[in-house]
Amino acid sequence: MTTEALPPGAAFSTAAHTSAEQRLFTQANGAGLGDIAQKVLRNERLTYDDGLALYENADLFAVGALANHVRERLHGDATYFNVNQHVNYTNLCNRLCKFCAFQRLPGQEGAYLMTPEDAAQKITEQLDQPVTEVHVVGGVWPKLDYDYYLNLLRAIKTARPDIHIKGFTMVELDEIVKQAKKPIAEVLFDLKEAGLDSCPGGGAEVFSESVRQATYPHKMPGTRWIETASAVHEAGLYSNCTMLHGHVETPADRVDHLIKLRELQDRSLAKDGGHLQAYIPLSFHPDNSEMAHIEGPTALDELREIAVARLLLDNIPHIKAYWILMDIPTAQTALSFGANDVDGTVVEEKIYHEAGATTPQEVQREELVRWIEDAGRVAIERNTTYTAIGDSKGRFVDAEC
Ligand code: V47
Repeated sequence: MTTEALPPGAAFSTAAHTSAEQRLFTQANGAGLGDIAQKVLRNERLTYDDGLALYENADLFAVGALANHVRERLHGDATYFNVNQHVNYTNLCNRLCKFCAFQRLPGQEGAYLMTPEDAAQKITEQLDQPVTEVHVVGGVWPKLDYDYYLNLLRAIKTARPDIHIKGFTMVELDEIVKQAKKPIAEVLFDLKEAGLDSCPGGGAEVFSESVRQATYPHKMPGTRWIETASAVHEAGLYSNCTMLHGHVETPADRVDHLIKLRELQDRSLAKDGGHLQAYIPLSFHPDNSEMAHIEGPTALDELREIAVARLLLDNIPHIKAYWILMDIPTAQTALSFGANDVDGTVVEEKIYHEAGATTPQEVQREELVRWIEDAGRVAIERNTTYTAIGDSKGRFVDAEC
């Protein structure tokens, strides 16, 4: 699929363009992306067909150059990271997603459930580190009652009162609402009172119903993920969003998913200023899952996901190259393909390491800074809601990212 081709020697036709823009246009036009390049340079919204063309175009470097232009227009060289830790409170899960290597049923080897006190202990162990965020997610386990989730949040906040809790995917929230037996707005009010500060982007997988039926039929449909995210935003909470790519989904499924996220953010922008902060493409890791026969995406596929997302998601400020799953050299390269964030120091990642990730389970702040600087970018430490809290030397700055 290509969009309308412009003649090979065509020049970018607006009065205000620089020679760098002209060169970018020439590169993109040579790759058959002249029409899309015109829109990118004029800051116009891309269409569904443009999205398909970007997925199907042979010249990944032309696609990446366009995305890098948008990245630099929005953020210059700035690349954000945070100092965070993960707490996966349980791997018990009854959704049985075929792609997942983390889930367990009771009695299976490695099955575990943390008490709120166990989770608080994980926080206490890191008190000597400058951690600003804890990413709290787990399996969906209906035997956990409403109080469990409230007590989990309270215990974490008691252990470290100034920590930001980014917790519970839309899938977990849906289960918590069932346990609470009350409307989601009331549940979100309670969770905020107990310490919830924002929500991560997981659990969206791919919104296509046929992909869901084939790979995670027991998990909520995409329509409910979107409704739940809207309720989260209406409650004043920020969240992230994701797409699990590189398994049975098609390019059309991916474009559809990205456009649904863009529409969700359009609605949030109209109501409350836009509560989707960052998009994270999640590359499928096949090991130890029921889909282990599928190879998963290559580094080049991962770079294209970053680039297409940067170009289509014109209303979501940040695109994250999650180093844990991309590996470090690919995440560094992604910083020139549209990404402007690498996530954080992490500490004790389980979901991707159960599925074959070979990256470390944590890094030191200084290493993250060095990776970013080696990639030619400027490292800026942020808090979860993208206020800059330090530059690469750890000096305090305080500005909206
Ligand atoms: O919800 C599970 C996915 C998600 C596999 O919001 C898998 O800042 C690939 O959402 N291969 C959890 N993907 C991770 C996640 C996340 C990570 C980092 C930052 C943020 C954020 C969110 O991982 C799950 C599921 O969609 N997943 N198993 C697998 N084998």
